[in-house]
Amino acid sequence: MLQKRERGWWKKAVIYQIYPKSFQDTNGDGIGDLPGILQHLDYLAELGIDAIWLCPVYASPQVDNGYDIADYEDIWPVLGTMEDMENLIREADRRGIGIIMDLVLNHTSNQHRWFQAACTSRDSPYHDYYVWRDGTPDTPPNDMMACFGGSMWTWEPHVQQWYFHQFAPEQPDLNWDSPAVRQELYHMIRFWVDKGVAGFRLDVIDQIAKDPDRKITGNGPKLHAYLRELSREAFREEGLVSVGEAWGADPERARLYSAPDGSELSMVFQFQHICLDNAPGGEKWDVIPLKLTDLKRCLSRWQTELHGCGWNSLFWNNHDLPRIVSRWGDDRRYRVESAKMLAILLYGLEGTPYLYQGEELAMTNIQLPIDQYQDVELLNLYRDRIAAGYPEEDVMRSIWARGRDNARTPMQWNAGPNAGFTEGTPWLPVNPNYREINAEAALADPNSVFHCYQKLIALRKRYPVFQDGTFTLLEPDSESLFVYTRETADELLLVVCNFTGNPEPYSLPDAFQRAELLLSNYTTHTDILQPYEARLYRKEEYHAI
Ligand code: TEU
Ligand code: CA
Repeated sequence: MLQKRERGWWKKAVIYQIYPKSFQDTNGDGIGDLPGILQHLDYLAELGIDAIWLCPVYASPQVDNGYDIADYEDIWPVLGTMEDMENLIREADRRGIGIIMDLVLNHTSNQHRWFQAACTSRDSPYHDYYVWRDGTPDTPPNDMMACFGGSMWTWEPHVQQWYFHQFAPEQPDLNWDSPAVRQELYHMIRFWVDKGVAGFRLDVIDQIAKDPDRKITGNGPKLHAYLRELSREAFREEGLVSVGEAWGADPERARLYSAPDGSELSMVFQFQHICLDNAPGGEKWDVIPLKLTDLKRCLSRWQTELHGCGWNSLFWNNHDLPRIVSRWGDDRRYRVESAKMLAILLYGLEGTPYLYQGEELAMTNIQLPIDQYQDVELLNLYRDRIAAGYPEEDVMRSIWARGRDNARTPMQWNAGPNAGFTEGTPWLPVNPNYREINAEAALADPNSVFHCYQKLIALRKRYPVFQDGTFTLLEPDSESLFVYTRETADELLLVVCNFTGNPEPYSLPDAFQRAELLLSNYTTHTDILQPYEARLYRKEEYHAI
């Protein structure tokens, strides 16, 4: 019998994200698989995480590594079988770890039987499952451009119509205005609830209420009505966690998404913080330096505006983002110190932390020649920007800084061949720094980034102030220090981070002179913070009886 989870369990939890293709291969085909995840459940239990967000494992032609689903209720055979999936749910549960499935409800694969049927005739009952517009093959309905490049419209000759796709042409958008589509999706979600999963991550969920005629993709007019229906019909059990990917979220919208009454979702992934080093008006490929006061202002707003009336997710990494130690830390001279600082900074905040595979090892970005990359998004960018005349070295610099394959290089388990990821040829090259950066070395080193995360996860479970404390930003104008407190009636936390590679003067506030130092990435502490030095203090508030 799988464990029953209470509503709100996720507020004390840390959720680990697995990209299955890159986690562990067990049959030598160079691609990670479900038995490979099973092999490392004890490693994850030792880290102390509470649930695994599993990127899509469903039947898929893999145009977008599984975010193009051909059958929501079948497993991509290269990853394993439905029995493997049921076994993973059971074995994870035995270790107190829930499985969170990744649901792609905005679109399917063009190989899905619904789309195949929809293309046979305009009279097919499945035709309305997708978004079609009449026209002629030479003129798309409008000039909307897809996230992976090219028009958001593709001509389908069998029915002489254009269909809408916000991503690749192989990912036709579902028509959420169709009640039949919504009921099919709710029924599918219940299939996974009945399998005993702990919840769901909802891919681009703020894009489902699209209105192409008004060129609306995100935050469409019916979005929250659809989310309330989804919650009522599919997320009936209070213990189910739901986290929506919402690139267009701001704190006001997030209060709706994560309303404490459970009317929509548990929380969302918002991306305002992680876009602060994108050039204004540019794309993510146009990198500018991060301004720390921008980050402090952004995270402070999210902390204060959701406190008591919503719930934050907390992350630096995922399978679409470059590795944070390379992005905002120093992955050469201060890799361990800066990775720990970023961890301490994030884990002192209010919300549910998401730990992306390899982040606990401070795995880094990689620089490959263009012909070794796999990701459809970056390959299309390369094609489009070279065609537009960008110098190749500029395009490669963008890809090395922001390409999604930075996060998808195989997990580095040990210093053996292919970092212990596969006995075959890895589908994407292993980062050559695996000899120094790997789980085996981290487990053996009490001062590793792994053990820093392990301690943070344990501290968040032990002290209520991590869950409930009110956030206050200190040193707001500093471009070097990120300092904040969390406070309840009984406890006070102080998080002090030197966000730079330079020594920075800092004197503890009087209130913390006798506080307990819970955790730091250095062993000696003075009034000068060392490069990337971070400290986590806690003080109990004594009340006069
Ligand atoms: O990502 C949504 C999305 O917009 C990002 O991929 C964005 O395009 C960019 O990559 C951010 O750096 C979700 C999934 O997380 C992603 O892996 C899928 O490719 C995409 O939706 C389509 O399902
Ligand atoms: Ca395999």
